[in-house]
Amino acid sequence: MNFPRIAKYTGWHLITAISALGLGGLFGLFQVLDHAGIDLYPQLQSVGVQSYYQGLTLHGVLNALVFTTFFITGFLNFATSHVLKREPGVPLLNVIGFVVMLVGLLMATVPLLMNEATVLFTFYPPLKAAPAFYIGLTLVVVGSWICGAALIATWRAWRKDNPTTRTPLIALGSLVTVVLWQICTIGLAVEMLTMLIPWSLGLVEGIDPQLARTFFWFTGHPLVYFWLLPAYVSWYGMMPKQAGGKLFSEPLARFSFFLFLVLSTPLGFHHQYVDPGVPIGWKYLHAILTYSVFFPSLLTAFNVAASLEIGGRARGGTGLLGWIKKLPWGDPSYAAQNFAMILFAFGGISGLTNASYDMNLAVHNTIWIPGHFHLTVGTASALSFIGISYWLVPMVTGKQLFNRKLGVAQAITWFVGMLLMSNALHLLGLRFQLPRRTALGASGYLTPEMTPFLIEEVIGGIILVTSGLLWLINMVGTVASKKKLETPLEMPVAEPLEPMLAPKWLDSWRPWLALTFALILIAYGPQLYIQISQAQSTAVGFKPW
Ligand code: HAS
Ligand code: CU
Repeated sequence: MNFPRIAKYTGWHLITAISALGLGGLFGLFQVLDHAGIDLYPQLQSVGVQSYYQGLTLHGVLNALVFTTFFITGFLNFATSHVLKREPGVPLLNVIGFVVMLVGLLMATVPLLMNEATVLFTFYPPLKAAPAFYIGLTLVVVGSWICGAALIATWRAWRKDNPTTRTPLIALGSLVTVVLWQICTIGLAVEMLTMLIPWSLGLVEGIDPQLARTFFWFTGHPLVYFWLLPAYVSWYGMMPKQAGGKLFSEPLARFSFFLFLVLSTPLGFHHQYVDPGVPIGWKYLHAILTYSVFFPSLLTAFNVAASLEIGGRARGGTGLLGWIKKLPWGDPSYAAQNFAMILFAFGGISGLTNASYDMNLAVHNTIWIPGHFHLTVGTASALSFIGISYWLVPMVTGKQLFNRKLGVAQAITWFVGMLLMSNALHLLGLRFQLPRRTALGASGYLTPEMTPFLIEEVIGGIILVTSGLLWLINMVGTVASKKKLETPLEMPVAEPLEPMLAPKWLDSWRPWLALTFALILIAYGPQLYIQISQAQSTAVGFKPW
């Protein structure tokens, strides 16, 4: 079924997201080259990029914040409309949401390009950026709230017409993602409005870095599930269909999504294990909660693997592992997402290492952490979104995918490149304590024992950038192509293995929302109270690069 209005809106989001990843990914190349001792930044100054750190900020902001947020808001609204079989409930919200996000993006981009916002993607004070950067990012978040409200409006309009039907899983997963986002971004909003923006405007002289970090990670940790859950929407709701199978357990999938709603926010202190201003007991509580949020991902691993196995067997696969060969590896959308899953299993393992207080002390602030997040946001999310784009862009444009084989080659090269690069990053961090966020080559950090790992990193990085280019060629080729789709595409929607009705409590919001707020209050309330009442806004701003 065709819904032209939501297709148009999604197209706007996709164009912005694809451009952001295209440009942001390119800076990754300069980073790995610096790690190999090849410093291209003196040359890059002629095109306006002043330092490694400006390049790193562009890389982090464009990839991790802009690409993801634009893709996710577009994709989830599209998926919800299609699974509920209706156009947006209040179309004006979709339009305003996108425009506010775009205005914010443009506002933030100007200081980024002028080296007035070289503060990395976590923008920790006392690093200080121009006000337009903070205001722009705030607008991106406000726009994403409006896009979230648009999605909720579509669901409410459907609910009015279908008061007793269970919300389809794809819509439920999308709703959980946007509701989680509306709740958790309160931390960032407070940090921006009461601290960073007045400070950068010169209305107040100093800032309290500890309190700012606490507000930041209130949003910063759940942000990673805002990136992950749209991939889960596809892994649960779409991939079993693409594999020719059925979803093994639909109620379990719903349960996982609701567990993410409850458990994603109250554990941000696992990013602050080394912060002196957070007492140890609170770090301990957040560590335990971090182990809890591991659980819904484990449920996902078993549920999704079982669903894919059903597909592989339906396609004639036999034996213990023979079904894996029969999966549709020649379909670029499927292959990319299956590769993303496999690497995410390793990302989960390094996440567990980070979460352990003692082991975190060995890896925190080392290049191990970029190793971890390139497997998670850089693969589980990004490669899944790329996989989704292989059917979503044709569906939105009404054009055939430019080249399927190129898509498969892209998925394989991303997998191989990321495997090499992230393996090297993990080992360099663990063995040599190599710091992260550092122009390693230019600052003289590198020693001969590191060479084999650095070579592995650079080879991986170059393969990865090549893979990104292959994807860009396919996207631009599809949009520019004249080959219209012969038959209209349908969004893949997986059916449950057993069409049993999920219990009512897996489609009711009140108990889950109550639990969510209660847990946030317990895990953050007392610390926020103490940190706010003891705040010392004395740090002046720095602009080192
Ligand atoms: Fe993390 C730091 C702990 C998941 C992203 N993380 C980061 C940072 C980022 C990030 C960006 O506790 C750095 C932030 C910064 O700049 O400082 N992380 C975890 C834990 C998990 C986890 C416990 N992280 C993610 C996800 C991310 C992400 C998801 C983005 C999308 N992380 C940490 C900690 C830190 C941290 C500490 C702070 C470190 C420090 O010191 O600074 C867990 O949620 C992971 C659970 C994952 C699993 C894997 C499930 C596997 C699945 C696939 C199965 C495969 C199949 C294949 C089915 C349990 C679902 C089948 C195969 C066939 C062939 C059929
Ligand atoms: Cu985290």
